[in-house]
Amino acid sequence: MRPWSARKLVSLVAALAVVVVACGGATGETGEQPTLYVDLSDYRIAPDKAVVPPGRVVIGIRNHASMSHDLKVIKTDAAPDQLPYDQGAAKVKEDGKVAGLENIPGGASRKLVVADLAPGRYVLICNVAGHYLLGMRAPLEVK
Ligand SMILES: [Cu+2]
Repeated sequence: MRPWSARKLVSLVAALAVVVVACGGATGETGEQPTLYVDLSDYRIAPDKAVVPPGRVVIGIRNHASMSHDLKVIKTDAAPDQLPYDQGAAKVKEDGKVAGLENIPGGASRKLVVADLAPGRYVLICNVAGHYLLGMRAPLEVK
């Protein structure tokens, strides 16, 4: 009898395929570790750092809520609660937006890569209608 039956080989290959898929899902597309983690909830944006160095910034976004939220990076010297606002749309006007992801589903994690983040002051917001005024804004400094 051969040490490896075809049947054993098939189940081994299947097991390896599962491991590869699991690893791909856990580390994301690039496998690059985030420089900054941002936690989203109803209705809060919580970065794990107040200051990040300029250059390539990988933001690991985790939406802990059950509803979808956005994460947008706005370059501005305005205070987080003083961004230009469109009352009719119930949204921030997004002047100075440098990066963002919309409609991150509840429970999902996403990676947002900003190729070259310039030094300065930023505000992280969710711009789903109404969410900014409910408190979804947080300052971030790049220096
Ligand atoms: Cu939101």
